[in-house]
Amino acid sequence: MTTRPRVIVSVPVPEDLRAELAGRFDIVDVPVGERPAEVLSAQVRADIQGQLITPRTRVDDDLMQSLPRLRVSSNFAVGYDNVDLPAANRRKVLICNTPNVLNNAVADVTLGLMLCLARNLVAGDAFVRSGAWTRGPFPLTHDIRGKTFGLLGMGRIGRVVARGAQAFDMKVIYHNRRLDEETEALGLASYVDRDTLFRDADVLCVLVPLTAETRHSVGAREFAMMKPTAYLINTARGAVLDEAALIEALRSGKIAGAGLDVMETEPLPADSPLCSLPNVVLQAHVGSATHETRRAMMELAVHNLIDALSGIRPTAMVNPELWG
Ligand code: 8YV
Repeated sequence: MTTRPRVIVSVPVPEDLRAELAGRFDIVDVPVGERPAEVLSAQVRADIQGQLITPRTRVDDDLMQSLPRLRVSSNFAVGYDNVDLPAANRRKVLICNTPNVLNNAVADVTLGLMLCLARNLVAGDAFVRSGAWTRGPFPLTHDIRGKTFGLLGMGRIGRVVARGAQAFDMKVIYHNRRLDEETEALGLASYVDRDTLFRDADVLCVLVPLTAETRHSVGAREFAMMKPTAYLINTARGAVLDEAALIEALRSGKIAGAGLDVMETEPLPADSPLCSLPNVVLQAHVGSATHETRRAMMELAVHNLIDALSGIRPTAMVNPELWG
């Protein structure tokens, strides 16, 4: 039985941060996608008190059952739809994540997708590279200034996106489970009911977390309400959209286009229908994928784990009611 707590690490960690972990814990590397019960002995698993993982590791009851002394699971992500939170709460497993440090990076990709769609920038690049420009001008596109930007879900990232949309002289509206006090106080956006959001938005941005309630919550009914000139952007989680209904809406012209940084299946296979639609801009779940932001996220995820196992209140907890 080791004297130092053992922690599972399932994500590449920069050397300096890994040294911080190694200075306190015995590290057990479990590659993402592998289950501890399949790759670790019962003796090793009996000593595991923490883990550092990405959203690709399912933190479900089986996993927690296989790690009987697990006390902290630190997500290298702000989203925690990979976690069975009721099971974690039953088992008193503290869940930590990395909010705030990625707000700007995700908002930048969100607004970047808006510009790509409205000004058709991706097709424009291909137009020039193909030599088509020698045969005539690129087709006119559309202004975004004066248009309506709609946010489904308003939180830390949404407020940064709203500020950005205002900088583009857009009218910003939002729908959320409840009024967002900071948004209202700062005058960043106006609250509207959900149907009004889908009817009025020229750019509809999905920023709700993936939960049992939000899974496939944006589907045929919502797309039918949207303007045929409207764009949909998703930088939250792919499964919030009914992807089959989205593909149909894009093919039939119910909406003008979509910018997707997240999909139901990731990585997206090349034979996905999304890859052959001309009115879709696709990104590889890169919202937070900058050197600076991922470093800040990793620092937060590592320090959440160290602090929690050292009896120090972690910076970011999903179920803080378990602390203490
Ligand atoms: C992840 C994300 O951090 O933070 C989230 O919820 O979806 C991404 O930024 C990334 O996939 C690395 O885990």
